Amino acid sequence: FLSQPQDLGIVAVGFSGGQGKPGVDAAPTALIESGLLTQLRDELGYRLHGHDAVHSYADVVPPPERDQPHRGMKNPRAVSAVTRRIADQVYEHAREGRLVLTLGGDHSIAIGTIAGSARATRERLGRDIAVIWVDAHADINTPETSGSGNVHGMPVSFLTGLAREDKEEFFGWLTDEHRVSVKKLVYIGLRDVDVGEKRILRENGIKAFSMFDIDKHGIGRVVEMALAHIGNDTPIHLSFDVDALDPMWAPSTGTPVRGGLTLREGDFICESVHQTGSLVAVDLVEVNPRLAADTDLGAHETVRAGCSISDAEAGLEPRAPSCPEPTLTSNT
Ligand code: B3U
Ligand code: MN
Ligand code: MN
Repeated sequence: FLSQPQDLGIVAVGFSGGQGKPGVDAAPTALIESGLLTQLRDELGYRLHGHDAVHSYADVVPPPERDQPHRGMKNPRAVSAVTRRIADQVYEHAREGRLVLTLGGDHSIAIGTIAGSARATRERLGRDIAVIWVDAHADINTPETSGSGNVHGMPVSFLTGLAREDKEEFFGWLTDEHRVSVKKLVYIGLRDVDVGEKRILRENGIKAFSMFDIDKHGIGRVVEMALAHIGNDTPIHLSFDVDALDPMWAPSTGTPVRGGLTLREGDFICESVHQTGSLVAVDLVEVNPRLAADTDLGAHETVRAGCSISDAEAGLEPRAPSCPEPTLTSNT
């Protein structure tokens, strides 16, 4: 139902308020400076839209002293206002049939990206999106189960409606058209899940492939099972947290967890999802070029890994067709 889009909508988000470590707001510039967008344009032939600005949303972010915690959430007004704006930006691109690539920023921004692509896809195709969440973490805490108060650990609970708020300034702007079903959500790469989150996953029957599953079945089989769970022909939003990768490949991220995906496994996930032809939007988040910058090529390697992931998602690697071309018997 979707032809491979030749138009790519870019949303570059310089925002870090969903967690406490500065620097993740510098990721879009670092990724762009290392040639990510020119590669997508020159080697893959995408027409780019919205690539000329990195957004800081300074006009909607309140000063810190006027953004006291609410239900334990830190910077709740800022994160709510920024994600609301991102939802509109992603919606505008997706409504035009563009593949949307959002460069974060911390993972709280997925509240906006997924809200925007869910709404646009309903409007444009009359379909519900599925979400593939690639991450070391489940990011499904409610404000009440969260130990940290960081909203980047909560986006999935707001997007699925497990967490709700009436007040507009605290994500009350989210409505059913923005939400996704827990049945259309699948995780890959988990290895650091809070006790409260494990309960949420279990009680809601959410499909999750941990590193254990990847060791057991191999990445090929895991991606196959993940796609089977979603169902053929379902529009897919891929949200990729760079901390899903092992710190060996991506050390420059706020909460690295050992025992993660190899770069090839990360690329493979993106290539496979691209190959379905059903990809509508991608997030690449939690690259923090200020962290591990002192180690041997730490930030450089992480930015390179981010570029590799984006290329894979956009279909850079040439691939042999998965089934033989039909032989043409000429009888005319
Ligand atoms: N689950 C913890 C830790 C965490 C979530 N996401 C990241 N870290 N990157 C939390 O704060 O909710
Ligand atoms: Mn995350
Ligand atoms: Mn994570």
